[in-house]
Amino acid sequence: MTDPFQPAEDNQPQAGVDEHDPVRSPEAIEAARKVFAGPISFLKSAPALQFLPDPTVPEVAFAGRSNVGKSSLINALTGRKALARTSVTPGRTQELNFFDVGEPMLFRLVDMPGYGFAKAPKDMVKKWRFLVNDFLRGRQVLKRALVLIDARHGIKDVDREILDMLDKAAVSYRMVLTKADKIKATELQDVTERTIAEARKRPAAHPDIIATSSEKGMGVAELRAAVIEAIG
Ligand SMILES: Nc1nc2c(ncn2[C@@H]2O[C@H](COP(=O)(O)OP(=O)(O)O)[C@@H](O)[C@H]2O)c(=O)[nH]1
Ligand SMILES: [Mg+2]
Repeated sequence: MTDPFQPAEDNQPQAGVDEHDPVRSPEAIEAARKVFAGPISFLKSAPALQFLPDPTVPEVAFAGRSNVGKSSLINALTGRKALARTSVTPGRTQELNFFDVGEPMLFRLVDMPGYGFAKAPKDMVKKWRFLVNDFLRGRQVLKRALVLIDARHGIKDVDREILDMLDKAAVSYRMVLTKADKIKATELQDVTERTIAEARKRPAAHPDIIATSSEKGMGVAELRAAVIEAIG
């Protein structure tokens, strides 16, 4: 007799999900979950290029405007509550933060300094631009950047500055919507389509995007798979 609490379809892929999509297949998601469940530790903060760690393993960087939810998403991704400090003082961190993943180390996550906060002194903006540009242009082991975009606002001109920098430096990147729980499903659909349309026009952008919510856990498993896919 079949168990009434076990629907026959329970091993079927979610509707609309492409089983062969490298970030959405059950196998990729499970493999990525295992990696992120293993050891992850903060390595160092680099306020300038001379403090970067030796480029010995592949890196995936996270970028986004201040307050976009970058620290929250890194914490959700790694299942650690305070790995990347979620800050209420926007713009305080103007450093590249490095996290070692795996033991032995498989790759590094790089938390890039946020941008676009109001009242930023001009010399700070200038410093940000030089640090980020030099890092993007010179970092051989940087496999991909994940550019976080607030789902409530979509791509803003401040985001376009870093998208342009990535396109010019030919660093492949993927846009990731954050705080998806804050808008209605129809609005999320709309901002997703608009973001994909812009991604298609950008030479170094991945044509697919991932919508996430650190609060609800939405898209976090797929984002883990996207990190693994990028370093693979
Ligand atoms: N509702 C909701 N709030 C979020 C989410 N992610 C971050 N936040 C909130 O947004 C604010 C900024 O988050 P934080 O991770 O510090 O942003 P960062 O400056 O980009 O590192 C904090 O108050 C978070 O609690 C999310 O997925 N959903
Ligand atoms: Mg932060």
